[in-house]
Amino acid sequence: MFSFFKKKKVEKEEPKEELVVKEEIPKESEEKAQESIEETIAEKVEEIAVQEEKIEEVIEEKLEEVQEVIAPQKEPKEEKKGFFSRALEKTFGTIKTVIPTKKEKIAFDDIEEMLIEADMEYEIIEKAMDGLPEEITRKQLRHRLVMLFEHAPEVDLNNLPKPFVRLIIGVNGAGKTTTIAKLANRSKKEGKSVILGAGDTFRAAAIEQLSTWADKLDVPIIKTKQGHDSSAVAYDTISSAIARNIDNVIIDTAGRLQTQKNLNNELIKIVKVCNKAQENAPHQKLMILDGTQGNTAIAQAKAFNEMVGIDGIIVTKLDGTAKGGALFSISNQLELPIFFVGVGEKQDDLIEFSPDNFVDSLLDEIYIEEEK
Ligand SMILES: Nc1nc2c(ncn2[C@@H]2O[C@H](COP(=O)(O)OP(=O)(O)OP(=O)(O)O)[C@@H](O)[C@H]2O)c(=O)[nH]1
Ligand SMILES: [Mg+2]
Repeated sequence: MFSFFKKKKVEKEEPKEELVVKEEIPKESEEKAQESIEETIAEKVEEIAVQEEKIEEVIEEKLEEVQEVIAPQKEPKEEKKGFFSRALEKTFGTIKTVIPTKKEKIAFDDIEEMLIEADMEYEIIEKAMDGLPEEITRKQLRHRLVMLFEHAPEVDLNNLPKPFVRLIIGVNGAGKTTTIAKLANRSKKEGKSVILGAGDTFRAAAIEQLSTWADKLDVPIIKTKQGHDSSAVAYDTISSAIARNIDNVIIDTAGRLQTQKNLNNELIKIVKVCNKAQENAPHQKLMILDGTQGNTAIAQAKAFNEMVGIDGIIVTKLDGTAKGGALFSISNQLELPIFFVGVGEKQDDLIEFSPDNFVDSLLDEIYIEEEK
């Protein structure tokens, strides 16, 4: 105990000695020492600042990396919002040349010009915009544009017959065969069984093309040799679906112009024969329209509609055209629903068409507010 107290006492005396030594330093050298300390501090502060900057850079880099990783997970949400953005990229590009910045209200003339540029028929633009004010809000325009699709009959897709038979019709190269593959792919994803009928017996390559898709999608196909009767293929495909309890039948047909009498008589025959294989088949005669043709496709569709009665439209190649506005005219003029739009050459490049989503995607490009 004693030695402990003794030690303490000695330690306490030490600062006193130090103070004495300090007092002995000449004033000049003290100032120098002070200066060098200050310099060292300044250097250190600078070093720290440089390092802080570097750290910030690294953090920024890392943040960017993390955002890149997170971005794809966010996609479904964005995809839903800009539902048609990808499909209408070119159309939107054209719209932006007329209305380059988003606004809350847009001048009547600008909207009119935008719709003309997007290939909406003038007659329909006039009808849609009749009575709108000089400055148009999103809400006002939305209402008018959505209305253009309202002539199309509602289709009840519940309680579908089994098999549900779709006949695919259209001019040469419209995208019929590719769309059949996309529809078959969709059926499979919905958990429905599907069978394809290679009803385009006009060209050997057409039978091969559909067979290749059937292999790729792993779905059955009924086919015959080139030049054989296409209505027989349609009959066999439906009979096979009935025998095998298959949900969906999709039948391809040769591309034809509305003016080719023989081919058109063949089409009428296919429809009749489908009805013999199964009552009320084909349940949907779907017209495939090439979106790059814009409004010119309407005349074709009208002629086919008179010939066999069309139940709905699929517009293809929207990805490759600035004429997306033609969808308004197509549906309105034909008074038919657009079921799907094609947005590429792959099996997944098919979007279910919704007038609301379509109009909203378009309005998102030109209006600031998301007013509904
Ligand atoms: N970019 C793009 N290309 C498409 C789309 N749909 C079809 N195509 C392409 O258009 C071309 C013609 O498509 P097909 O499916 O063979 O057309 P089709 O109507 O069956 O042609 P025919 O049998 O000759 O009358 C092919 O090169 C397809 O890949 C689409 O939505 N977007
Ligand atoms: Mg084809």
